[in-house]
Formats: sequence, C-alpha cells, structure tokens
Amino acid sequence: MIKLFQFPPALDLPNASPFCLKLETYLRMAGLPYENVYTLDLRKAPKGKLPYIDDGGRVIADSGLVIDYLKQTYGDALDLGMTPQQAAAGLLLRRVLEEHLYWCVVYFRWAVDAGWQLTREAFFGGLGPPLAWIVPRVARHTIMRQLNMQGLGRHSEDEIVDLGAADLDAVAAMLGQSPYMLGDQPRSVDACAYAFLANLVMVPLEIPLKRHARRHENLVAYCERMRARYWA
Ligand SMILES: N[C@@H](CCC(=O)N[C@@H](CS)C(=O)NCC(=O)O)C(=O)O
Repeated sequence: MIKLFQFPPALDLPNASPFCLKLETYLRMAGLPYENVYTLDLRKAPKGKLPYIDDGGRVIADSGLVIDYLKQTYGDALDLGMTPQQAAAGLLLRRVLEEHLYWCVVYFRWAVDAGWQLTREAFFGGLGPPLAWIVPRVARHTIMRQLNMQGLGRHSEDEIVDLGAADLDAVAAMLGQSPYMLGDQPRSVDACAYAFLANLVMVPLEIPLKRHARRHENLVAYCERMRARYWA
C-alpha cells in the first residue's frame, strides 16, 4: 500500500498544505489505495519538503513527480483522451497556482501578523514547551527568507493582494460555467486546483485573497463540487 507522508490536518481541511492536499486528492480521484503518515519532521523528507510517498520501498518526493510516477505505474485513466490544448492549459494552470498564487497565500499566512497568529495556532498549537517557543519561530524565519528569495516577499501587502487577485480572476474565467477546470470531466489538474482553491475558500483564515476568491461564485461552487465528489 502507498504510504503518503504529509502534514496533519489543519484549518478545517484534510491538509492546510496545498501540495499535500493536491496529492491526497489525486490518490482519491485515481482510486488508488493509500495510508496517511502524518508528520511535522522534514528531516526524513528526501527533498526537505512534504508531501512524499513510499510505494513498497520506492520513495518519491514532490507532488508533481509523484503524480507522474503514479500515472506511469498504475495508469492514467483521469487524463485519457485529453487534447494537447487541454494538457497545455492544465500545465499552465498548475504553474500559476503552485509557483505564484501559492506564494501570495504563504505571505498572508506567515508574514502578515494577523494571519501568522492563526497559522501558528493551527500548525504548532499542539506543541508543548520548549518546542512551542522554538519551532514556530524557526519555521516563520525560514519561510520569510524563502519569500524574500523567491521575490514575492519584496512587494507591498497591497501589491501582493492585486497579484493574487489577478490569478484568481484568471482561474475563475478559465473555469467559467464548466463543472471542472478542463470541461465536463474531472482531470488530474483538478486535484491541484481544488487543493489550492480550497485552501483559500474553505479555511477559517480571513485574508484578503479569501474574500476575493469567495466573490467568484463559480470557484466556491467548484470547491463544494470537488469536496462532495472526493471528500464526502
Ligand atoms: N514542489 C513541491 C512543493 C512542496 C512544498 O512546498 N511543501 C511545503 C508545504 S506546502 C513544505 O514542505 N515546506 C517546508 C519548507 O519549505 O521548509 C511539491 O509539489 O510537492
């Protein structure tokens, strides 16, 4: 059985890490049996990040590379018959969500004080002293450095709202009135879209981007549709 190493559930979602939620949603969409191994320990993660899997001794890290491996090993019924245009649109959507919108959300969760209070409680509230004093500080410091190195953390708060809002507007326009991101059928990219959108729309973290996402009724309905189908 596939072992899925990921953070424990938080923020009223199966996972407050969009990458972890993406991979678990994909496993459910593909109908692959798996078992969760919840951890906060990144030292054993092959690339120092979660999620990763152990499939009978084959350890693979990175949600996208894991999904590629799962498709090659167990088949790819979800994406069967996709046109090259659909495949390209799916890839572009993933890149926007994972490489850009993600950092906007990270900024409001970790760098802005109001978000940080809730993030600290949700992710580290279970730790006792002395870890409760050390781990959140170190984690926040690391993430602030990542934000700065990535570049997004150098913008002002208002600029980051506008940048993230533009991503959300584009995703909402792409979805339109379709039930799924690439049309009538759920595809593997929906695991990613659901994970990133639910981490805004469905969490009790009142950040400006959540308000913006919730103004798009089709995005809210999409999250509810995906949750009902794969997470009921
Ligand atoms: N490209 C990776 C990204 C995974 C990722 O960024 N995971 C974050 C949680 S959302 C993490 O483990 N961060 C810990 C750190 O960077 O120290 C994937 O698709 O799995």
